[in-house]
Amino acid sequence: MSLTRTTCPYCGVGCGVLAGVDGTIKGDPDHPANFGRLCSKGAALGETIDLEGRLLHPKVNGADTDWDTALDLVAQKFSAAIAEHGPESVAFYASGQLLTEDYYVANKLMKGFIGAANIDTNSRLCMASSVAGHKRAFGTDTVPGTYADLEQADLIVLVGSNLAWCHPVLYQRIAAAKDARPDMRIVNIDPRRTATTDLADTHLQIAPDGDIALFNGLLAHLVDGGKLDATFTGNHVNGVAEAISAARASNTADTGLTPHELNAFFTLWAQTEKVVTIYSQGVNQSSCGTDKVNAILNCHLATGRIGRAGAGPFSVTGQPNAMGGREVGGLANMLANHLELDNADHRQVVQDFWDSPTICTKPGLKAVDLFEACANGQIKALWVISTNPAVSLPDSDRVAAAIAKVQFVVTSDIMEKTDTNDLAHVLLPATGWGEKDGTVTNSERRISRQRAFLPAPGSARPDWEILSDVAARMGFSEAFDYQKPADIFAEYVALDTAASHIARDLDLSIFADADYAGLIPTQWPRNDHRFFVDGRFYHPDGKARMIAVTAPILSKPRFTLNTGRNRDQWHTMTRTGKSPRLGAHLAEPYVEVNPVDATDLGAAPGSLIAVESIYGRTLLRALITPRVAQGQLFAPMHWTRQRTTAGIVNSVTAPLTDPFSGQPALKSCTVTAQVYRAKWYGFLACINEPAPQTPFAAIAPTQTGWQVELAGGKMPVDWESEARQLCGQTGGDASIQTDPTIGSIRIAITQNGQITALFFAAPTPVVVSRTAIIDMIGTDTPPLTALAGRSPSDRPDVGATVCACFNVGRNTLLAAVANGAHSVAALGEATCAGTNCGSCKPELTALLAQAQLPMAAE
Ligand SMILES: Nc1nc2c(c(=O)[nH]1)N[C@H]1C(S)=C(S)[C@@H](COP(=O)(O)OP(=O)(O)OC[C@H]3O[C@@H](n4cnc5c(=O)[nH]c(N)nc54)[C@H](O)[C@@H]3O)O[C@H]1N2
Ligand SMILES: Nc1nc2c(c(=O)[nH]1)N[C@H]1C(S)=C(S)[C@@H](COP(=O)(O)OP(=O)(O)OC[C@H]3O[C@@H](n4cnc5c(=O)[nH]c(N)nc54)[C@H](O)[C@@H]3O)O[C@H]1N2
Ligand code: SF4
Ligand SMILES: [Mo]
Repeated sequence: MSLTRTTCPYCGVGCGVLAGVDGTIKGDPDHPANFGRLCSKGAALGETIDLEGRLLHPKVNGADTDWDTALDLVAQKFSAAIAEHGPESVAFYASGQLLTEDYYVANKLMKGFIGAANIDTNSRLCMASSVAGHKRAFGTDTVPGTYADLEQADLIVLVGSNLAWCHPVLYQRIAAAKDARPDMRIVNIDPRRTATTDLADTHLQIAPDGDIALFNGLLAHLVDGGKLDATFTGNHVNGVAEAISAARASNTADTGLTPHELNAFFTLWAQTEKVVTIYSQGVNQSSCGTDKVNAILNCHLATGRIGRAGAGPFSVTGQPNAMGGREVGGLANMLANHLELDNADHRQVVQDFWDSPTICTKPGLKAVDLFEACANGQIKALWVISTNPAVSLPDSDRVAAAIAKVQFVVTSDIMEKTDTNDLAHVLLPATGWGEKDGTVTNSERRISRQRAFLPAPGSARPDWEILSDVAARMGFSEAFDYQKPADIFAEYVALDTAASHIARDLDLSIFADADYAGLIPTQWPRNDHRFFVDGRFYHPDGKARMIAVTAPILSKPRFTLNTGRNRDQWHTMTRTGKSPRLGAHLAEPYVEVNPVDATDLGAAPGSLIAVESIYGRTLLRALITPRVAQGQLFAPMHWTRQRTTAGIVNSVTAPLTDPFSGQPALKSCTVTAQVYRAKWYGFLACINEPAPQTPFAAIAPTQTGWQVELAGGKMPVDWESEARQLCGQTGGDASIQTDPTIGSIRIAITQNGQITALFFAAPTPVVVSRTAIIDMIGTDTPPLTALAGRSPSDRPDVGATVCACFNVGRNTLLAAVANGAHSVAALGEATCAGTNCGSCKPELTALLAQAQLPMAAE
């Protein structure tokens, strides 16, 4: 079977994928991002391309309709709002998951034809502080690093980045480089221990937002130790003295690190020429995110360690096309092609090129403000494209209410049921990954093609086409007369040529005669180009700037909530949530709690914790672990109203933003925590999709149907009808077992001799083997055997999933350890775990350490 060469639609590593219509997925050995590797999410792409849950036809007010009706309505409502209330009364909220071509068209329509800049994107929650920091330092939003630098570095500093889970293939490349060169040093700076920490030689468990104090301390140390590169700074950098004196005013005690830790880190950094600092959301998603970025950039500029092989700052992008979005100017304060919205000459070039009737003259609303403008009635028509703000923005219950208040809301999505779609008047079905064509740019500025290998399902259309169709109906048919993505890409490159007299980092000339169909992954401005190697930056005087930054005064609330990602889920789970394999890794919303805090709160394993702020409340399962420090909690961002009744972390997070970038501080929110004392706890596995209404519920698909974790606020009068209601089955036989001494209840429902539901409830968290119970659904296991809650003796309980690729559970691994597999490689040989994508290797290492401890003590 022929395989199509395309690019993974998840993270910003941008791995090349070979994909087939039958769901075959392989890493592309020729793609320079991954050279054939894939992580668990990439490897499971084949499981997420089925049509289950897809939005297949346009819908108006919940009813299917045809494209003409839907598009006419969208165009008419937007035009009417603009005519009556002006261009600033409408807004687009887009996404770093759009292809460059989609993004370019959305930006062009809003900024050049509607004439306002009210287009912002989820990149505001993601990369905005890096963009602002780069611009302050370099004069442009330039990411100078390349992946090869990571392999050439002698020291890699990971700041606020859980690379092992979030950029797994980069993590694997670094792990391989360290294997080959064990002298390579890795420092991980993160308030909690993560899977990434396992690769690091040193973990600096920094106080939340202690990063500026740390890098200011480093800068002072570098200067005092004679490491300032006076020739480089003298010729190429402004603001040096001011930045140094601001750095000296910082107190390194604010980092929460010991003098010994600080000194060791400072010395290592000072001594190592080839140092790459990778940073991600622990830096960006902060009320001082832009200053954090500049504190890091200052150290690289001061030492001239930038633009050289194996040396430089490296902001890794989150989404597959976060970088492409920045190139086409997707944010409310940018224009297009790295041109400046507040520069009249730049605006003129773009307007002339677009031949547009108008052009925005001032920045539009940034994400958090944009939804505030929805709440206060300024926005009359809103179009949300390829993102799910009703759950991914901070204070998301308020955001959802704000969206619900807008008179006319359109969404373009590939899925029908999302938290944001639930609030929209018009749903437009977009073609998804595998069905559409275009380009994406990864973290190292490499533009790769996404290619279709599947037909468009139902009447779904590509995003660029939907946007162009609406533009045409709004009266702009000539400017949006694209026939195919290649036309748009050519225009994007041509705009770059038209603006070539304006000094910028972006240079697309290498793509001028590109064969779009056969385009091979190519970096701009040229493959292996080194930005800044010549000391040329993009401020008007050609120099870079060090920025004087001041560490914030840190408050010390009893609890701070940190949020982020899981290994096997992607954001709001609309795609990864379909894969039982991926769902098995961590199947319910949880919160990491330090053991001392757990004792303090009276929380035991399995307890539910109510985490609350002035914005809202969420209920999460306690995961008691020393990975988080005392006073800190960590919860993943993934669960939505589709999958949980109460486990939404953004119900709690604060809409506080960085003053320069407008990026929200999603990593540190002042909260309270207490144990939620449920009347009963339950676990249900069943065939039909359940719709539980209990105070706590989390549903996930399984290989045999669905599973639900439950907790109830009051005792049901009749357990059988509670169980039947939960699993949506009125028919069939129910076998019931009760244990009055502990108040537990077990119910099996069978139909035609097959188990269709198994329900377990008790006054304390239910201890049963989830994997064994799930495996019995759909089988003819006798109900009484099934109700034992563990595997029949001929089928061992594999335990919670560790390796998602081969479905290897914890118990299988422990058995292998007992049988003599004492290394990750040996575990791989015995069970296959970790031998495909390798994403679980950090967990295998941790499991080996745990499993071997008792033996060592014997
Ligand atoms: N599996 C998976 N991978 C993904 C995604 C996904 O949803 N799932 N999403 C993609 C996207 S869009 C993005 S943006 C990236 C995000 O990638 P990352 O930024 O690596 O991931 P996060 O888990 O959001 O946060 C990283 C770390 O920042 C730490 N942190 C919190 N506060 C601070 C602080 O004050 N200082 C420091 N130094 N660290 C702090 C957190 O403890 C956390 O471990 O991942 C991408 N990759
Ligand atoms: N608490 C907390 N909140 C966070 C974060 C955090 O760390 N903590 N991280 C933030 C960050 S960095 C990010 S990037 C955001 C991500 O948050 P979102 O962007 O809101 O999350 P996604 O689930 O990726 O939403 C993408 C949507 O686009 C749809 N989609 C997929 N492909 C296509 C397509 O081709 N076309 C169209 N039209 N639709 C498509 C999907 O079905 C889904 O509904 O979350 C932010 N929110
Ligand atoms: S690291 Fe994983 S999620 Fe990221 S692009 Fe590669 S395969 Fe996709
Ligand atoms: Mo992101």
